[in-house]
Amino acid sequence: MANLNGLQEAIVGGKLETAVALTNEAIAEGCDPQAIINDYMIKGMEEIGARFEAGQAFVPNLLMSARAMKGALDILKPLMRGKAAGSAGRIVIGTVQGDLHDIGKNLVASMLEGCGFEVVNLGVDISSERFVEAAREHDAQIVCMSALLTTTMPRMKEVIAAINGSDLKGKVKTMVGGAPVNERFAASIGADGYSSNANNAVAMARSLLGIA
Ligand code: B1M
Repeated sequence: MANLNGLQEAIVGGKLETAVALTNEAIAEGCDPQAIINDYMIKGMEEIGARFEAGQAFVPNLLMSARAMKGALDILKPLMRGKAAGSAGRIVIGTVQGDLHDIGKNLVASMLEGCGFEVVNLGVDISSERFVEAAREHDAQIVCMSALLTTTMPRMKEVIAAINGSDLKGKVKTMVGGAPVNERFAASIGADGYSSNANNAVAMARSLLGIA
């Protein structure tokens, strides 16, 4: 039987090889990739985050856990396929300036791609200017922003202001997400959409573009 609790522990403990081996075993046994991610791997990241907050883990532990998480995600991402019907639309996504967290943002990007969107993933620490340039260059319909730090959340408002102060005003929708972000914050900064997770990001993107 797939040892998914062991996988969660391997993420918490930052054990890359074990995480990869247990992920491969789970897939071979027919476990649902989405359930593996949501019910075990993300819980592992939450656990190491809680330990960090309590002073029981440190930045190197976060880095090791992130490495194990990424190794397991690399196996699962190609298997995350939703209902794709041609190109659903073009999306530019990035983590806002000053923020280096990219695991959740990459998960959202993979899910969108898996569901038929063309996704331009800008990476981390992305300035307002880069978001605007990239949206223009790629003729994007949606700009998605991720922030994991309370100190970088305000950068999202700046990106939206930059879009609205450019020729893209009214042409590009904006979507925000990330652990400290919520619907109320999203509304307060004038974002067109908010999503708390990768699955809902797809539903929100479809809704913003009027796709059933
Ligand atoms: Co950081 N870190 N970190 N960290 N780190 C948090 C966020 C923290 C909550 C930990 C804690 O104290 N409990 C805390 C923030 C506190 C706060 O702001 N209030 C924190 C801190 C303090 C820091 C540093 C300042 C630590 C330091 O140096 N002293 C530093 C900052 C660096 C920087 O960014 N400038 C830092 C550094 C790091 C690492 C580099 C070591 C590493 C990141 C590695 C990487 O990403 N490549 C790291 C990690 C791993 C974490 C935790 C433990 C895990 C984050 C994660 O990957 N979660 C995190 C604790 C936590 O979140 N519980 C923590 C799993 C991921 C799948 O979830 O990213 O939430 P998440 O994404 C979800 C949703 O949020 C949503 O969908 C995803 C999938 O469901 N979503 C979107 C995300 N983006 C979206 C975009 C959308 C829609 C949905 O667009 C529309």
